Amino acid sequence: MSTAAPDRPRLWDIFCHVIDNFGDVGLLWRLSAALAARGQQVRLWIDDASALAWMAPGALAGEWPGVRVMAWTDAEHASVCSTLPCADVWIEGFGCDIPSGFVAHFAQRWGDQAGLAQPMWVNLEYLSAEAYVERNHGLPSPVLSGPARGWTKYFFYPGFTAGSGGLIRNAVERAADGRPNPSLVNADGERRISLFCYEPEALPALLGSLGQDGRAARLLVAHGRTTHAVRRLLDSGGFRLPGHVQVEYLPPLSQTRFDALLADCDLNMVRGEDSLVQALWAGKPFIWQAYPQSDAAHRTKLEAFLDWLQADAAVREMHRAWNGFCQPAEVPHWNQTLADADGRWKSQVTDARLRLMAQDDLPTRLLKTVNENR
Ligand code: TRH
Repeated sequence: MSTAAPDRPRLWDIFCHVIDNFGDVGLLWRLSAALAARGQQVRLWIDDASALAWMAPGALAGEWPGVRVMAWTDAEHASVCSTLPCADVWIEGFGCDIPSGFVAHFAQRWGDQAGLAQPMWVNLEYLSAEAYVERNHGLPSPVLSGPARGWTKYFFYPGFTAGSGGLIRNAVERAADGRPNPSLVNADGERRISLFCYEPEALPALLGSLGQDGRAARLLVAHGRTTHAVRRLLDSGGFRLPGHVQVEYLPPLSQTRFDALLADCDLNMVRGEDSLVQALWAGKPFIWQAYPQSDAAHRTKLEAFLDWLQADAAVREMHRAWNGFCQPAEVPHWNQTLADADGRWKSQVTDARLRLMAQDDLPTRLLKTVNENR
């Protein structure tokens, strides 16, 4: 862990092209806020900022110190770019192409001003525990064409190991934003289970298992696709939720409240990438649904993650079923594993969390990379 001196304040341009879901904006917002918390100035260029209204209240109104949310389309306009200072770092999120007008404008300014350092250009990739992450992390790639021809981009791969780009740390104690979460005012002994997923085929099996051990359970269902999936199931008439299980549909939560929710639940169902990381920081047993890819590449991704987690056979089987790679009926002790989640399952997660806590987080590694190259 580094005990470095305060970071030199720098100006960052971070580019976010929203594909679907909340992961692109979620991760790049989290990075922007983390850098700002370390004294950096960030311009977050985004083509669809609508989710920030609930994810980061105040961000769109410019009330978040250190982060300015910018319209992607403005990056194309020289009239806008010419009013802006040159940044020290460019981050393209998940290989999105930085608008060509922006590159052309700033390449010209750097060409015109002798002695002005080029920005460090970083391509921030998706998170994975697969071996290619360590192989490719930090590799330079020359820009071969266009106005920035001759510049260099660097690949930055988030990951779970010391040889990767790391993870953005969410100290759980830092997560609560001061307000109690009303969803968490529950009767004593009630098991709280958060549900954030796509449309897993195993959803009926999972919901059907809850409360089987006789304990009361409260299922806290995330808005959007998760809520639609649960409503569709419960409204279908062909499924009955076990007694003892209450369902609560959540509104969109700010990211800090979402993180706090995971920390406060006894079991978390998470999806994509960013909520997986938050589930690890929360240190509670969880089941992860990987973002489904048409060529089933997410199966390799899932297995690599389970290897890194050092998950036992029961946890692996639950994950395979939740991701559609086997049927819940094929999973031995499905109900028992869920009921006992607080035991061995939880200790696997807390061990993994400790391994992560011993490493530098992603902003520290990113700042270090920038310091070394610029
Ligand atoms: O929304 P996701 O499924 O995002 C996915 C993946 O990131 C995937 O890799 C990407 O290719 C695809 O989007 C386009 O799941 P993820 O990654 O967990 O992101 C969810 C974000 O939303 C996370 O930052 C937490 C945040 N969130 C809130 O802030 N409040 C909420 O109420 C909810 C439900 C989520």
